[in-house]
Amino acid sequence: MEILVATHNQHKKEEIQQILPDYNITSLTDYDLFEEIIEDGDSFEANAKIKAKYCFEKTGQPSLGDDSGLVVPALDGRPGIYSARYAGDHDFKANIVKVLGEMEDSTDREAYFITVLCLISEGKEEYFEGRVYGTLTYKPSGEKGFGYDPIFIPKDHSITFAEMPAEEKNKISHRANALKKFLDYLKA
Ligand code: ITT
Repeated sequence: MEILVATHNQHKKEEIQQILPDYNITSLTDYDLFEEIIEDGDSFEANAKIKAKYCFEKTGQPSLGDDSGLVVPALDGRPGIYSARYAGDHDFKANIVKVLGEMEDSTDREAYFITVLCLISEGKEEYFEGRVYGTLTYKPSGEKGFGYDPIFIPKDHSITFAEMPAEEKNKISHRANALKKFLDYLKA
């Protein structure tokens, strides 16, 4: 079964494919849909729906929108829904520098990643949420993954997501937790 994921982010697509090996995961890139989707929702749910709805309307395929981000309680929840463009548009380094700068004086380094998935297919609209809790480092470490991975150490671990092999991140990540719920739904 094909599932179209409403993203151009190849890291996301690959992570989802690795977690759902029995499904054929395609992305907007495979459909040559390069129009910018305006993510102007005020929540992860709203943005996930905007992405899924766009894909479903364009292709008629069951479509999954993934909206994710890093939430830092000491920063009143920022970068949150603004994670992708916090300092510069998908400029992972600049975004990290901004978060670490704002956290300079903070000893409360708790944070979590969240993913909200929205599935839209004929007559259906379903949501699945996953989180992973952890702490923020004082400097980036590791080259793997993407986004804020170099500054996030998941709970009960001593290395950042960017230092872990993909398979290890994909066992415990926010995206994995949301996709497990999605899989349970597909199997039910
Ligand atoms: P699409 O909208 O095309 O799916 P995107 O990268 O813009 O791709 P989001 O709107 O969900 O995705 O933005 C999420 C941002 O949050 C992303 O750019 C990263 O900076 C960060 N992020 C999301 N998941 C992450 C992960 O697993 N590890 C590290 N950072 C992540």
